Formats: sequence, structure tokens, C-alpha cells
Amino acid sequence: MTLVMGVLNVTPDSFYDGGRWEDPEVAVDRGCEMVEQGADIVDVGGESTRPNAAPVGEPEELRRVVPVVKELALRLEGRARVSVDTRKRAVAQAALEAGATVLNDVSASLWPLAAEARAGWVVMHMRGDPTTMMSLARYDDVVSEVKAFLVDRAQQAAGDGVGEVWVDPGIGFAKTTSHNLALLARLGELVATGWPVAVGVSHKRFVGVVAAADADWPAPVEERLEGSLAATVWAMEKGAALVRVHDVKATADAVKLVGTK
Ligand code: HH2
Repeated sequence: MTLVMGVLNVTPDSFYDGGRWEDPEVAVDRGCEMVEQGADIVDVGGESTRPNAAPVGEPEELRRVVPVVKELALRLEGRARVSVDTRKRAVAQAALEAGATVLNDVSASLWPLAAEARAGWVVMHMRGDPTTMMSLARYDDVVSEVKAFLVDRAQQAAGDGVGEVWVDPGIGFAKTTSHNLALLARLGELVATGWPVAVGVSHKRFVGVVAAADADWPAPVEERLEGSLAATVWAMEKGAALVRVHDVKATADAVKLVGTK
């Protein structure tokens, strides 16, 4: 069955859930709730990567992430896995030591840590960093370029001993609405590589752009559930192995209906 990765951002400024789970106890309760609702993996992030997000210093990201990962790993043992969503080596290392067993890597560069810790690795495509990525959204053929990048990294990681890899096209990262839609429409080409595919569309801007039919005035984040679910169901039907979402209960219900085997 398609795996559901529940998003748990312990940040003040994430584009959808920022500020909701900053208190570590509240965050741990939310992580457990997501597992009760059907999450297979809880993805803890301490730095927003939305366009133009302010970078977070390493000590601050460690302070936000590590205690939550540690407590969740204890509380969820045997029921669900904990992943860490970070671009920083030190944060990834500390979270793996604290019990995370998946490294969700938007920098696509930290696989040696996953190999060493015998952890899973999600390799995501992006360009530049959150402050520069939207100016780098230019491709001749976004689907082939993203696919070639991901397959290359996945092969390197597997060759270096990572036993579990998911490739993720990085919806919204250095991508325009039409790039995102092309990647979803042709997701089957990524699935056909044979690497398990992860997809994260939840509440992203392009969902609001399509819903409002207006590129300048997208529907607000809290009005993007229906579009997010539709795009997630589409991705599952195309063969996605893992979906990264904020709305775990709604998605877990959808997985029961259309999730891939
Ligand atoms: N999207 C976000 C963050 N991490 N990781 C993967 N593998 N795939 C994604 O599509 C992805 C990701 C952005 O969403 P969110 O964490 O909700 O927001 P923010 O970056 O503002 O914290």
C-alpha cells in the first residue's frame, strides 16, 4: 500500500502548519495523532523551505527538531517511523542518532549519512535554495530533467549502500505551476524508472492557482484541501509509493480506496 508521510513542522513560519506545533509536547501529541489517523511515517521539520523562507541557524534547528524526534521515536516504536526533513548534515546526524529512520533530504546530498545509519533516504529535486529557487524554474523538458537527476542520485546512493530510496520530483521547488502539472501528468515516467516515487503536493501554491484559475491570486492555503486530495489521489493512481501530506486522516481514507499495492 502507498505509504502516508504526515508533515510535522516544528517551525514558526512553515507555509501551512507554521506555529501550530512549536511546543515540543504539542508536536509529539500531533505526531501520535497522525499515526492513529493512518500515517506510516511522521516527518519532522525545523526549517521552512517555502519560497523566500528565512534560513534557520544550525543550533536553532537542532533545538527544534531533536527532542521531538527522540520522544516520537520512543512513543511510536513498532507502530510507525520518524523521518527528519532537513538540509543540514548536523541536524540529519543528530536526528538519526535520536531515532529517526528516514532522512528526507531536499538537498539531495546527504545519502552517506543514510547509508551509515542504515536509514531510508528520500531524494528530492530542487534547484538553488529557497531564496533563489523560483528564479531557476527554467527547463527544456522538466520531466526528463528531473527524472535524470533523481535516477543519477538514487543510483549513487544505492551504490554507496543506501538500502531504501524514494525519489521525489520536488513539487513547488524551482517549479512553476505548469512544471508542477507536467510532473504530475507524467508521473508515470518517474514510476517507470523502478525507483519508489514520493510526492508532496499538500496545500501547495499551484493547488490554489488551479482552484482559483488565477496565477496571481491563488486560493488561500486553508482552502486547498480538496485540490490537494485530488492531486494526491492522482499521484497514487499513477503509482506513487509514498505521499507527503498535512491532512493524514483524509489521505489515509483515500489510500484505502486507491492506494497502490
Ligand atoms: N515539501 C516541503 C517540505 N519538504 N520534502 C519532500 N520530500 N517533498 C516535498 O514535496 C516537500 C518536502 C514543503 O512543505 P512544508 O513542509 O509543508 O512547508 P515548509 O517548507 O514551509 O515548512
